Amino acid sequence: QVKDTIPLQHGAHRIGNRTDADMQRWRDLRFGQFIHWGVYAIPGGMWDGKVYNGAAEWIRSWKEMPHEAYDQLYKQFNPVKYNPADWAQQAKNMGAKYMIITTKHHDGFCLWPSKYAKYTIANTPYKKDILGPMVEAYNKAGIDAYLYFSIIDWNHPDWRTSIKSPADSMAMARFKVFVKNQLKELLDRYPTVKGFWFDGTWDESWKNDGAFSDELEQYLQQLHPGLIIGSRLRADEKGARHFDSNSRLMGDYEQGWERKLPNTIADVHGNDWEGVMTVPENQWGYHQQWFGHVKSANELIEMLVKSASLNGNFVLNFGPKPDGTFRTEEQELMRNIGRWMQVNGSAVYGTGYAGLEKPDWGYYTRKTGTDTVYMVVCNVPVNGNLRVKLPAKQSIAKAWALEQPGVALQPELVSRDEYFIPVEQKVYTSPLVIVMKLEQQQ
Ligand code: FHN
Repeated sequence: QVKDTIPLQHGAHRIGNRTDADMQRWRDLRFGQFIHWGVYAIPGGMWDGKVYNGAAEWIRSWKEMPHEAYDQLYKQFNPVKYNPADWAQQAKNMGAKYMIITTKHHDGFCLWPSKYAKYTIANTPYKKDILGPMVEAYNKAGIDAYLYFSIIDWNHPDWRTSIKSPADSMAMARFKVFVKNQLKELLDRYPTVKGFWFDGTWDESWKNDGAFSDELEQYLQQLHPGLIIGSRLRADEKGARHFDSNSRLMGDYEQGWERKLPNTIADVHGNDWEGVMTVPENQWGYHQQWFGHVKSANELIEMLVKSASLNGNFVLNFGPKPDGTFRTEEQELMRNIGRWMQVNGSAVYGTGYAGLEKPDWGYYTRKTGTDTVYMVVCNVPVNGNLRVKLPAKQSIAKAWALEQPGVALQPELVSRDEYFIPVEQKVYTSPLVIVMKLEQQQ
C-alpha cells in the first residue's frame, strides 16, 4: 500500500522495477550461491570444548567467547586447500548463475588485502588475496560475482551502534569515510563484479543517517554504472528501512527475505526480490556440528522454483571449512541439485510468475514474455491427473515432460478452460517438470 504523503529527500528515487539490461540479467539468473567464509570457520561453532548452537559466524559475540582470543584467530587462517576453480566448477554444476561472497562479515575480517585495514588476509599465514582469484574463476565459469559487505564492523575502533556523545559522532564520521574507501577499493580491484550485497545496517548509528546511505548508494552506482544494490543498504531520513516512509522500495530489489519466502504474488508488491536460505536452520558460516533439520535437495529445489514462480531469485548459502573445502554434505547437495537443474533448469532461468492460479500439485513458471509455461510438480496427485485451470479463452496447444521431449502428453479437457494432464503413477524421486505451450482462442 503506497502512501506517498510524506515529502522525503532520501526516500525511493524510482517507482517500479529497474528496466535496464543489467537488472534484466540479474532477474533472469534466478539461482545464486551465497558463501560465508572468514575466520569464524576456524572455531566452527565450538570454543573451549563446548558447542554453541547459535549462528557460527556470530561466535565472537557470544559471552563465552573472549574477544581477544577471537581477534587472534586470523593468525591461524591458512586455507591451503582453497581452489577457486574447483569452487566455481561445483557451483556451475549445481546450476548457480551468480555468487555472493562475504568480503567482510560483522567481525571485520577482510578476505582481501585492504589498504585501509590491518585485519585482513594479508596478515594471515595464507597472505594471498582470496577474492581476486575467486571472482576470476567464477566469471570464467560463466557465473556473476556479487560482494557481501557488512556495515557493522566489530573490529574497527570507530564503529558505533548508536551515537551518544560528540566523540561518538566524530568516530562514526571517520568510520563512514573508511566504509566508502573500502567499497571503492573493492570496485577498483574487482571491476567485473555486478553488485554489492549489504548487511548489518540495522543499528541506530546507520539508520539515523539516511542522507549518508543515500549518497553512498549514488556514489557507488556512479563509479560502476549498472551496479545492483538491494534494499538493505539504505534508510530514509525518518529511519525507515527497505521501504521508505511512503512504502516505496529503496534500492534495486527487496532484500528482506531471509530464511523465509513469500507465499503469494501479492506478498511481493510487484517488486524484484531475492530470498537467501541456509541449509540447516540458521547457520551461515561453517559449523562443525549441524543440528536440527537439514534441508534436502528436493526441499531446496522446491524453494527455488517457488521463488521463480513469484518473480524472485533464490540464493542458497554455503559455509566452507577453514582449510578451503566444502563439507561433504554441501558437496553432495550441490551435486543433487545440479542433477535436477541439468534436466530442468529451463523451468527456472529466465522465468517468472505465470499469471495462473497456484495449483495444489506444485508451481507454474512462465518463460518471460512467451506462451511457454512450466509445471513443476512437487506433489503427484493419487488420481494420476494434474489439474490445469487456464484463464478464459486460453488452451493448451502442446504438452510434454521436460525429460522426454519427444513424447507428447494428451491433456483432457474436463470442463471449460480446465484440463487434466495424466502423469505416470510411480515413485518420483525429484520434482517432475511438464512444459505447456499455451494458445489464445479466437
Ligand atoms: O547477521 C547476519 C547473518 O550472520 C548472515 O550474514 C545473514 C545473511 O543474510 N545476514 C545477517 C542477518 O540478517
